[in-house]
Amino acid sequence: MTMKLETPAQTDFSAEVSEWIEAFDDVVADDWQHGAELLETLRQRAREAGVPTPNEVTTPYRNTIPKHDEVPYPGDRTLERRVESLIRWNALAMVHGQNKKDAGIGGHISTYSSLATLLEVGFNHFFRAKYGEEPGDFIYFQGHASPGVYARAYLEGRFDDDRLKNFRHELRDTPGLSSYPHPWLMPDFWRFPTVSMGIGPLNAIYQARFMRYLENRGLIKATPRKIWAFVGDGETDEVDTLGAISLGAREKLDNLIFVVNCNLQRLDGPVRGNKRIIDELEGMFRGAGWNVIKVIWGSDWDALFERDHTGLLLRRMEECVDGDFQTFKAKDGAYLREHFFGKYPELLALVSDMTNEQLEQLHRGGHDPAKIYNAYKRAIDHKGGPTVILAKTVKGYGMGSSQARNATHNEKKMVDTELAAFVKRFDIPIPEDAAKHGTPYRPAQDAPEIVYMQERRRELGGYIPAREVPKSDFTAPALDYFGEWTAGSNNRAVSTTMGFVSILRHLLKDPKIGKLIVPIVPDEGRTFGLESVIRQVGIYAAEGQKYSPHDADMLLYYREAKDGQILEEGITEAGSMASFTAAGTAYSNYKVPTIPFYMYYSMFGFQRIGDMVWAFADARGKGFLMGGTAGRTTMLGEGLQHQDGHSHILASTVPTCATYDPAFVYELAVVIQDGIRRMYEKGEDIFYYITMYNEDYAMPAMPEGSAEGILRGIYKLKPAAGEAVAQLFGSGPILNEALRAQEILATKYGVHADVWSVTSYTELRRDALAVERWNRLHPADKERVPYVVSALGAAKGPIIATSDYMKALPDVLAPWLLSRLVTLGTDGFGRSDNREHLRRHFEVNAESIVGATLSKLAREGKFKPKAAQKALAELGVDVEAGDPARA
Ligand SMILES: Cc1ncc(C[n+]2csc(CCOP(=O)(O)OP(=O)(O)O)c2C)c(N)n1
Ligand SMILES: [Mg+2]
Repeated sequence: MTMKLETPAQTDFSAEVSEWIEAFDDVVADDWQHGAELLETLRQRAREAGVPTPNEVTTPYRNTIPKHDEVPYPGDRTLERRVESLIRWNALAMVHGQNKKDAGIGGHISTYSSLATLLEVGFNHFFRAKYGEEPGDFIYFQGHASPGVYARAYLEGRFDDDRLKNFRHELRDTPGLSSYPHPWLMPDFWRFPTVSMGIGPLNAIYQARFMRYLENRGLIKATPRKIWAFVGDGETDEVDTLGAISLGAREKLDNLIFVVNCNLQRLDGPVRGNKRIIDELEGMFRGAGWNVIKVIWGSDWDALFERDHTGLLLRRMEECVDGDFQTFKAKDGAYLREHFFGKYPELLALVSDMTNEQLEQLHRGGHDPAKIYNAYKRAIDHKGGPTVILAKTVKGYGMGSSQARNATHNEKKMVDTELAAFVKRFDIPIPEDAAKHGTPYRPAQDAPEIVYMQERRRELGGYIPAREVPKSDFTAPALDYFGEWTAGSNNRAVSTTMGFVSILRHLLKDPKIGKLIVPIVPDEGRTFGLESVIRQVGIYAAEGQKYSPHDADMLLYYREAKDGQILEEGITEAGSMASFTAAGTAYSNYKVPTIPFYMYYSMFGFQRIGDMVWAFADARGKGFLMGGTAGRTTMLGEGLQHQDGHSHILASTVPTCATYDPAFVYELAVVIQDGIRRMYEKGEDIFYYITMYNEDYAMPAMPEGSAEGILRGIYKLKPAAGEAVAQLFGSGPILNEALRAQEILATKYGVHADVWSVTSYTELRRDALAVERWNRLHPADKERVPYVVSALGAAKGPIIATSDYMKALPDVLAPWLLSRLVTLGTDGFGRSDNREHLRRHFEVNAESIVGATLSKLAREGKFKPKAAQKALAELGVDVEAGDPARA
């Protein structure tokens, strides 16, 4: 039951309209939802009658929740204000103190100063740390607001002074707090890396969807858990932020709440100086089907609205653009009176009894706990879809002369007088001198405000943020579990992709770990031959399959199911990576060790969504990235934009990413087996990037004793028939070219060479670097030997290393192989053609390997130079062809 509106917004209605309005008011006063239904029915009726109905994408520039619909604030406003002031001070002190001590160390205060109340209402009343034994709400914090989150944890007694004082000084005896949310650096605290703009909101959407997936598949209990994402208004310019919002509505994610901190500013200046960002976002979210709640004005404006019978107040607001609103907050009350209210005599009269100070104090909605509380409450009660709260705030709120200034984002230091003023304004009991130095202040744990905040958190199940990793009793399948794949293909020509799909099917059927496997694919399932998997485990569809698929009578029909296991994401590598992130961190977030396998075009992996992969690593994500149709010459036909010759190089930049380029299915099986063991049984915080190819050839059986070499990066696959004078390295399908070269060298030129399979240049390099470092730091000890050097042992002669990747990949071993190393690779843009032509063009075919071997031997005086030159001609190598690296 809500109150009946007292005054119609406009008074000049005709008698007929007034009657309608009155009838409507009666309905709304009884039940506002009934009012909404009535309106919807009326619209429907109008459409039937051919009457055009207005499309309401944006609503008037005022709060969505009218005052008469608000519930009273349940908290102790005085104590909460006190807590918030203390947090504000400590956040400021932390950043300011560090910069005073260590100029240039940086940090941000103006973001938090705008966000403080939005967070505090959440911390005091909404953010649950637990639902019984189940994990609580997940909060994606605006990365730049981390000082405020730390300052609260400090008041809660979770950090001591030293850690706070060492903010941004992580390499000290007492390591300080990390600049932003980094689970890698603070694994007990942060869960979600958010500071690269756009990644947080995108991941939050897919997190909410993954939570439903786990529920619908019976892997976790359904709880009222919410995913809250705090997003900057400037951050919404990132395509990642808004690019997936339609998924939220489509999947009815009422477990998802976005709070956009509309402080109207970003780093350089206004987000939309000439427009209103709130209107723009309202239209986008509403259009995408979200529940939109605007929190624009604070309670102190309500009285003005009530007294304004002209409608001019709203009109004046709608005349202003964000640039104006920013200026009003950067200037003082007199300015507001003259330039905002002053435009209309009626408005000037409206505020004639208010002082300039009072005008200056008129709050925006995002600084008013009562307005925020009501918005949050509506959001958590909302059913059937996600909610976005557009909260209007002031950047640099309370920061004296830097408030709402364009440069406020980069404000690290306030001048001494401002610090003293801040302490005075917020009543922080520290001496002026301590204030100037940014001294933190924490009342005793029995101070009423601390008791209150602790009590609130106890009530809500504990502290947030916090990250936990439960003890695991996971047992990985042993290698013989993969016997079918280590045995070889019995001369049948298959690809490593096909091999992978059959391994995946086997894993999915496993009674113990099958349910934990999460296959993810961005509309490339057929490319990878996943049809049988689709039939086997189904595609996840929150609402099941409401239609009868046209291929229902076929064995491998397109099966969607509520408990489907495959995440078929459609054409979104970013969305798929977000799903991979949710699944790859579920071992901690949901205490369910799901094992994601994300299969995609390798070209559209690291180079397209590399920043998300970096965040995944930061989040200690686990799982398998499966780069399909890999290799610049193995993936034929598709040409320049598809042919990947560098993803392994990009993958090597991520410290926790183990990368492999297997040639044979048994190598793949060994890597996957060990990967599951290391990540889920041993608990290592690593993940895998494995390339798979679409070239068919017979898969040999796994050679005895090769497992260690496969995992460490190299093993001898096929020794020379005679005494070897050269060594051929090959990876992926190019290994077959090395084998063919071995044959040609022996039969045509009497040159014997060993062939090695290099499964990972990156792993070999990491090992060699670690060994070298140890040697450097222990000059008095016996030198250790890198694995690649000991694996090669006494193998003689030049090393011709060939891969379907850029030469830079094998070159990473140059420091240890020195002048022996000759690399052949696929530098340059791809082309459309068949493999034969592509490999000839890029000089990675067997003939080029033979030529390179003879050429190198000739330079070393071990083969006649003229004979080498002749051989090149015989082999069909065009020695005057343009360099493919520049073609
Ligand atoms: C991908 C990315 N680009 C640029 C930045 C640098 N950056 C940090 S904060 C910021 C402005 C943020 O503005 P907004 O999202 O409005 O947040 P506010 O601080 O105003 O709350 C920028 C550009 C970043 N962190 N991530
Ligand atoms: Mg902003």
